[in-house]
Amino acid sequence: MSLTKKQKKEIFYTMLLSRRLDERAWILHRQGKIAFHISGIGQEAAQVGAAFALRRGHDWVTPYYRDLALMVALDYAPLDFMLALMGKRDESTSGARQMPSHFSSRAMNAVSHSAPVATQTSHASGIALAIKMKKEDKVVLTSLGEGSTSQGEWYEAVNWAAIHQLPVIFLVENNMYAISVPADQQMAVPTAADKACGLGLDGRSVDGTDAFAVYDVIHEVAEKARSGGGPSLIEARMYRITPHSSDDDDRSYRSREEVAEGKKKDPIVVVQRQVLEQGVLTEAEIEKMESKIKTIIDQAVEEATQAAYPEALEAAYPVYAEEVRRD
Ligand SMILES: Cc1ncc(C[n+]2csc(CCOP(=O)(O)OP(=O)(O)O)c2C)c(N)n1
Ligand SMILES: [Mg+2]
Repeated sequence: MSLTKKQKKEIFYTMLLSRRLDERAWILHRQGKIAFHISGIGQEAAQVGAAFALRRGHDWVTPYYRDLALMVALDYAPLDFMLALMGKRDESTSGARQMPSHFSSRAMNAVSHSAPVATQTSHASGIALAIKMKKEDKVVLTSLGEGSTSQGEWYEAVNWAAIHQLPVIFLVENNMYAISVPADQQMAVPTAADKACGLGLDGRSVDGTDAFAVYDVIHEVAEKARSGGGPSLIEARMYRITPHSSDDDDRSYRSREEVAEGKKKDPIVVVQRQVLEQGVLTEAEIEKMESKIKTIIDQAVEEATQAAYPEALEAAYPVYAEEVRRD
């Protein structure tokens, strides 16, 4: 199913909103206003392309910490992100007890991941098994970095999904690094998709800076999974433009020339060029989007700054209870 102009516009808008939110998080960190940020800059095209290929709110996602753009595509609000970054009480995922960027939402069928990388992939296979047993027409999309495909837990999750033909998509966001370790030190095969043949599932590699290409492939494998065709492993290739996190200095392990080269494939630039060339948006419309986004983010920062912190006692409250006593 090909994308309409309206959908392409929405995809670009979502990518841009996520990028500007992410950039603001870096600024807030450098201003000493938040403690930590882990960035999705450079990965927006893959995430938004994938999210748009799902039936959002119907299908399930078990994302990872770089998936801000994926979550924004599922309707994660700028204010919620800012509340989470600032550790404010009304932060939507856990009342500020989970780290920021450990996204979750009941309404979005998004399940929070744990700190050990790749654990969300076995959660995904478990959810997919439940879907199969209940004969529902849902799929699960789980995402992880290429470094995380070295984890035993990931092999178990993929193996299980392949054996039982579960409706799950493993989206590997290959940004070429696991903190300081380059991808060729994580795997002896050229792409993470090559790992699929040893596990018995469909494996493909796609340009992760091209949101529309990612949409096409995820849409195809999602429909296949929905109709009983089993799991798929999709590698989206991109470059991690920022350091690993706000606490990392990447100058110690990669050259500035390499980063400058990587930035040439910035997905915002790639998709902006596409939407302009295809007549989906004009320069003036993009400028209007930018100013709308700036207003939204300024308001979210202001509101989150004014919002209350949790009481110390609230650390002992249950995280996922429907109602908590605040007295
Ligand atoms: C089991 C485990 N080992 C190590 C870590 C520390 N750690 C956090 S993120 C990360 C890098 C993961 O790299 P990758 O999977 O490529 O994802 P990326 O951060 O590049 O998106 C590591 C090693 C961890 N969280 N869990
Ligand atoms: Mg990586």
